[in-house]
Amino acid sequence: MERREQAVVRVPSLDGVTRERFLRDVYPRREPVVLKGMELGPCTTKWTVDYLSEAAGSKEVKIHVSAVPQMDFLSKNFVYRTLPFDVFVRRAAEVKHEDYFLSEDEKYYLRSVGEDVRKDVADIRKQFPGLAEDVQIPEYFEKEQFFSSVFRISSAGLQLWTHYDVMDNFLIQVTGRKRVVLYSPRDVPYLYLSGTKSEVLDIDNPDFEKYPLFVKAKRYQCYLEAGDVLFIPAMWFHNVISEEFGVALNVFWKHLPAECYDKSDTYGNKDPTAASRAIQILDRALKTLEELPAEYRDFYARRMVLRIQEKAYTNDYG
Ligand SMILES: O=C(O)CCC(=O)C(=O)O
Repeated sequence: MERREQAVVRVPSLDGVTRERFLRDVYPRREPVVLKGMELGPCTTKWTVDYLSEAAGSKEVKIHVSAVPQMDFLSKNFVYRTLPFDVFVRRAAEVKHEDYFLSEDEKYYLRSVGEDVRKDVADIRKQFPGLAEDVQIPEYFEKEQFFSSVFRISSAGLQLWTHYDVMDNFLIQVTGRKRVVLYSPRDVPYLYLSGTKSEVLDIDNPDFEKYPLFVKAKRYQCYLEAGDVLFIPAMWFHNVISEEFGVALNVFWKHLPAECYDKSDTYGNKDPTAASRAIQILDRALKTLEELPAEYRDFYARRMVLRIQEKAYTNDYG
């Protein structure tokens, strides 16, 4: 039988990259890079389960709870629950639980949010001021570009679905080991998107009958160790497995002028307003094509695709 495998690329690692070198040599390439040996402050040694529980106390957090390791956003095989932060951290760090919601080996995931999710962005300095003091965020962008800093705490084995965000991102792995698989924005035709997420959940054993084009997506892969920082440029898809219980903080910042982003976006994943408007106009154009019989609709749809390719694709997108 024909062997079907994606091309695999190792995400490069760079040691001790200064702000100046990052901005000159790394950032303009718009490709993921693992930055090693960054000065992150005392968090990498201090943030044990006991310390985190003590420092953040019983502040309530909303978490994902899943009976299986692979969370499925389509079938919603996980539930949202609220726990005091200290209880959550202890449960996320253990494998079998005495107290649980779904099953004794359920898994936990925190993606921190602002005070009011509809209005406020996640900012560790506001929601977890005691812990924020322990982290030195690499300031490789201007202060005004800062968007959010998001706490991500995960049980061992939990897998977060493939998705993209619209901001540039430093994923700071404070403790624990993690595998990250990334796909380039140019591979979007092969990723079977539903909104900002890929419908291909099992990226290691994909169903090629259901997702035949997925084999064409080039798989960029890296392992993050405690203290590593992964630069994820905006629109790069990423899929994350926490191989161990781990604590991460990710920082989103604006790459485009501030007015390009959707003001109601508190997660950093709403498409820029011009993109949303263009998609709405396209939907109207598709509705208009329905006025034609199938043969004509097909012909004019193909012509429209050609026009989009000719006018809007950049040269190096292949
Ligand atoms: O590390 C994680 O748990 C997920 C990271 C992520 O999705 C992000 O930084 O946007």
